[in-house]
Amino acid sequence: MKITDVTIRHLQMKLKSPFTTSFGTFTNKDFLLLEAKDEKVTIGWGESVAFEAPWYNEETLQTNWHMLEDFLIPLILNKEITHPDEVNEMFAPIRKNNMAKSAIEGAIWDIYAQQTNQSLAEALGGKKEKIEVGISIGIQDSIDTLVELVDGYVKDGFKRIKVKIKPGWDVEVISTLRETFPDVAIMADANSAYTLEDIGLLKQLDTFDLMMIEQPLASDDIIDHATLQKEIKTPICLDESIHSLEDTRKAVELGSTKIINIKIGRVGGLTEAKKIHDYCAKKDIPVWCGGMLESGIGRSHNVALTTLSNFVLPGDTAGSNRYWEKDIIKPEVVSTDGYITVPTSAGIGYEVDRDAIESYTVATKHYN
Ligand code: OSB
Ligand code: MG
Repeated sequence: MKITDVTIRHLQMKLKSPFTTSFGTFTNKDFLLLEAKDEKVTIGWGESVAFEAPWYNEETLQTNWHMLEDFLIPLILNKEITHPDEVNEMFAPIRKNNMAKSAIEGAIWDIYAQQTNQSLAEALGGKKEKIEVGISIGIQDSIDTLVELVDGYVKDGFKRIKVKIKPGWDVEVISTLRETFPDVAIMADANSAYTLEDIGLLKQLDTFDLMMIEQPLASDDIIDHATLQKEIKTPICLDESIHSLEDTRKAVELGSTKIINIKIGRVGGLTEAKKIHDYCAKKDIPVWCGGMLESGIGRSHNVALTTLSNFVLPGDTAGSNRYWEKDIIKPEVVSTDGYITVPTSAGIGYEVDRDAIESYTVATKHYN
């Protein structure tokens, strides 16, 4: 294939309810949506998961736009691409900026899947017909509100409950949840809110039988996490610290992590995500697919990736209606009893709702 046209759109979608992590609150989701067209006029879609501000990592919507416009799109436009794995190599001269790379690589995977008449899941080598999903719940105003929310999600059938924690919203919260829901799979995500000075507090969490604790320490650390893992029983799962297969190898060799949260955007695309998955499978490290409050486009890529065999733990890919009044794909992603049925039609497997996209678009630019 040859990509002849790319359109970047900035979309703004209002979240149904605000989402609070240890680094801030989201009420709106602003993100870039990429539409790529090849010489046979097959259209592929990709989503950048970079947020408006550099809280989660150093990338932003605007830095992604700059990287795409000035570096990444010129590297692939009108070049012969026989397999999307080649894009990873074509982008190798550009350091990091993984979310920008992933947005366009995802669109190319979508085109490739359509042209080879496979679902994106099949094109990646995934076999599952349905995937298990959990839910990620932000920091709330009170523990009572959280308990009520968890109760609802448990009744909805979600396969595990993830709660965000931060200093002051941790031991009491987790202890109450464990008491109220003795048999539910619970995990905590700190988004880097602690340091090794908090080892005593983190050890207290060991008594609540958590599935794992996600990224307790600094977002760029793999050394202190190894020290912490020696001190606590709860498995550590790295999120922010992992940007590549190499990062994964080093963290696993150091003993910094027992589980990996794979986010396609954070690692620079589906090809790298698959490499990390394959490495972890060999090392008996279970993986799961993280979420970045994606629209239906990014969500469909997450669903496809999760069909790979070592995605053995429920991910954060809940249905569209957990986030949006109206998503930008038809049908929307639906989770029933904690499962999402994987679409089987060619490409991402969902139809794109152009009217919905139009209604959320605040800026557009074409490249050819
Ligand atoms: O750390 O996994 C995270 C949302 C925004 C930024 C970082 C994270 C999250 C989530 C929500 O946990 C996952 C989702 O529901 O998409
Ligand atoms: Mg996380």
